Amino acid sequence: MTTVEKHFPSDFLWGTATSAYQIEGAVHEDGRGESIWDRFSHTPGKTKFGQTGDIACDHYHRYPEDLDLMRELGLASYRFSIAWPRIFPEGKGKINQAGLDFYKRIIEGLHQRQLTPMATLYHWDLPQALQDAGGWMNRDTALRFAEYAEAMYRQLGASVPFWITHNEPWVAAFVGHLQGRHAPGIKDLPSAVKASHHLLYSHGLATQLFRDHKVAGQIGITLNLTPAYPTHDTPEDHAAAWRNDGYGNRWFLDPIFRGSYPADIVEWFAQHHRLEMDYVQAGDLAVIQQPIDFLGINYYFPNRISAADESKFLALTNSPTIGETSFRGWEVVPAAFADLLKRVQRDYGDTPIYITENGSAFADLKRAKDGSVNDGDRLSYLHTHLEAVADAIDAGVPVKGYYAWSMLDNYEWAEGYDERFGIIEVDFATQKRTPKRSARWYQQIVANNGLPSLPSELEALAQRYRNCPIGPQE
Ligand code: JJW
Repeated sequence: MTTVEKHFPSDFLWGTATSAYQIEGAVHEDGRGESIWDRFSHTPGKTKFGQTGDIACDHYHRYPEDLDLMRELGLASYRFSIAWPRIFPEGKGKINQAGLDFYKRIIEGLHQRQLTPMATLYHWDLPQALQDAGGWMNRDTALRFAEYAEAMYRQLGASVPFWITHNEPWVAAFVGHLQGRHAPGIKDLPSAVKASHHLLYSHGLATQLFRDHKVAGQIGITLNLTPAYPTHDTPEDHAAAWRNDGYGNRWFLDPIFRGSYPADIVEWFAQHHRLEMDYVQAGDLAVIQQPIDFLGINYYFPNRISAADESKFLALTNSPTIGETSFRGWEVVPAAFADLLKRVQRDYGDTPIYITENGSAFADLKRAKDGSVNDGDRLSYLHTHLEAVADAIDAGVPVKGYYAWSMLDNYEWAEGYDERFGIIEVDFATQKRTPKRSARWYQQIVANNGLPSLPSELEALAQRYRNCPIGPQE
């Protein structure tokens, strides 16, 4: 008998998450068009070892096995994304039926296995044809997105209860158009800010259409939220942390929940970067502020911010750390996750929250006798972050579900296949799937609808995770 230490609400939704380009492969099959990630990943020097999503996990062909694995783990839901260029190879026009049929098979397969689908409409794979017309820097792309969303509601609305318009628009806008580390690989602040506005505007348009058509399910947006803590307890570091929060978090939360861009960041962009948002038209913010049924939150790590580093803000990929770190140097701080969830409710209200991604990459060197990956670090990350979710729920935050990122080891964008986020191992030479120890642990959590006590040999590591402070250091 396992002792369960923390229970979750009885209707809590447990799942895993993936995205199309990271797992599907089959990039030339059934009429799929080119996406900006095909173009970017095939451009020399853009991704680690020049790796691409051409084959990835071959999920396009192996999906029955993958859905069976989810069933075996006892999961209740699956978050996947629809590849826009499979539906509209040129971004608009006539539906490519063969591409649509793939998602119909996925959804049908989920229902057969009693799994609830959660579909993301845009997980970064813009049709290249639309990029050629300016991509997200062109307002017209928002209108094309709305048409694509409307087509998906019409085709799939009856069988998909949860819809997400965008995944991590901060990453799409700023990593894609300012840092240039993601497709389309542009490095220009005004372009990034413009892209962020059109992404948000397209979210609003797609949400309006969802209401207009009285689609049966729920719709929301997924933001990557990165809490920002001052390094030192000085007014300068507090101000810098607040600005970092404005750039990463409030830039999206404020328009969605309050109908305005944060004035301090508008001013900061304008003063320091000669930016004029003259493309924001009357009525745009009202469109963006459509009520949503839920907010999706992706949480991985916090930022530690000092005023001295402020010139590096815009390029920031990793901030200094105090505690344990994962594969890419991201600090493991479950207390920051609980703090974030409470803050979102405090500042933005009682909209239901789904954790649409949370997880960690580790080197996965240790193996058990049966050959499965003995990932005590990932297991402890998942466990202590679920403790944080339970803590937030106890404090009254309406968290309704949790999706581990990721179901499978997959193509981690510019980082390629080295960075393994899966709870299921993928051997990319053979495409063999093997649940890691963390997957078996997650299976137990789901079966219990609660957290059993950790294996004693992981207590010390988990305790270091739990003890990592969030406040400023002296
Ligand atoms: C950098 C934060 C903002 C992917 C980052 C924040 C800087 C002011 C993993 N999520 O592969 C990277 N991932 O496709 C989507 N999520 O900088 C899915 N978020 O401060 C996964 C977040 C991320 C990041 C990376």
